[in-house]
Amino acid sequence: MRRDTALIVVDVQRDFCAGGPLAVADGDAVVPLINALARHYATVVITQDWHPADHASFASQHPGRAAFETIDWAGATQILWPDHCVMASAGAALHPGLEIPHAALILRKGLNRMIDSYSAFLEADRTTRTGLDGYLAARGIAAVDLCGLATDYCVAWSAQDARRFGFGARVIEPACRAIDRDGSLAAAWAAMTAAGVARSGLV
Ligand code: VGL
Ligand code: ZN
Repeated sequence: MRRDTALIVVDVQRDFCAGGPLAVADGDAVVPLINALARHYATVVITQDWHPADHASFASQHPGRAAFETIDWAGATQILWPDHCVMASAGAALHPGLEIPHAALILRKGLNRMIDSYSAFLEADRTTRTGLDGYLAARGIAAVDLCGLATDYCVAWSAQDARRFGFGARVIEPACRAIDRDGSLAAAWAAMTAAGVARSGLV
């Protein structure tokens, strides 16, 4: 049982799995791997992407724009996504196959319509904190292992921010799947490696 390392299970939600509006290829495949992995960690945090129906990252909020186009948003490039993970909707629910009864914290992110939040630690304005760093520190956690969806967005941003807050960070690659559009997966790995994020097989 790992006690000083927490497992962060990122966004394993219906909308990112088969049939969902932002389905990640083979996304469902991570579920049994994560269920098995989670048994080795005393501290498990599950994250849930959780947006208001009019979230400004949704292409539907930008007349004339299509999903996966990019816009300039508050000085940063923002991808416009299909509507996904609308708070309390069926699609925002955790994958029904996820079995982690001992997960103590379910952390929701992306609630503010004007800020996207890929990371479990810091929203995309790079200023607003979710409080996860304090939660982990208070429990004596020194490092995090990450798994879930999607490798190149919410997993990658969470892993880099874990480093920013002084935690060790390791991405369990077989228990992740990526969106991987326009080279996003390679770019994410380059950024993660530069930030000191380790890349691991199943542990
Ligand atoms: C995610 C795009 C938009 C993710 C969330 O979980 O990786 N990607 N919202
Ligand atoms: Zn989202």
